Amino acid sequence: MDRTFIICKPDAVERGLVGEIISRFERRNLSVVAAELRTIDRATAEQHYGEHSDKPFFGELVDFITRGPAMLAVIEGPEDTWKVVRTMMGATNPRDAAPGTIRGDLGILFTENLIHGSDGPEAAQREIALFFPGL
Ligand code: IDP
Ligand code: MG
Repeated sequence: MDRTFIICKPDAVERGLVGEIISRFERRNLSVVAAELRTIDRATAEQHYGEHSDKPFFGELVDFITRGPAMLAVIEGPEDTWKVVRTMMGATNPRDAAPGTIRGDLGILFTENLIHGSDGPEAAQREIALFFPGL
């Protein structure tokens, strides 16, 4: 089996959309193999989003992702789980995200786009190790 990492971001928790998001993965026949409601600390957020550290939105992104509890989860499927999850998430900017996707059905703001998903197998491995070191 193949695993990837997701974050239902603080906007999803605040809006009560965690169940909706997780149930989409469950209906797709993917499994939740670990999950924790956690307020991400600043150092971990900066490490997680390190590739964006020189972008103009980095400060806003770290403020947002650390502002309250997020639902962190490891999702398992048969193969290419990261890719299936990314397809279900939709485009980064919810305004461009297709209907039927999480961001396209539930989001409208750019930074507050409800969900993070690893963007490849190496990222999945790195992010699972960062957020669930015991797994
Ligand atoms: P992804 O989440 O679809 O992989 P990334 O490009 O990795 O998108 O960006 C990480 C996160 O940073 C996005 O999910 C979004 O919350 C935020 N973000 C990305 N680009 C912008 C932008 O141009 N303005 C504001 N926020 C952005
Ligand atoms: Mg990304």
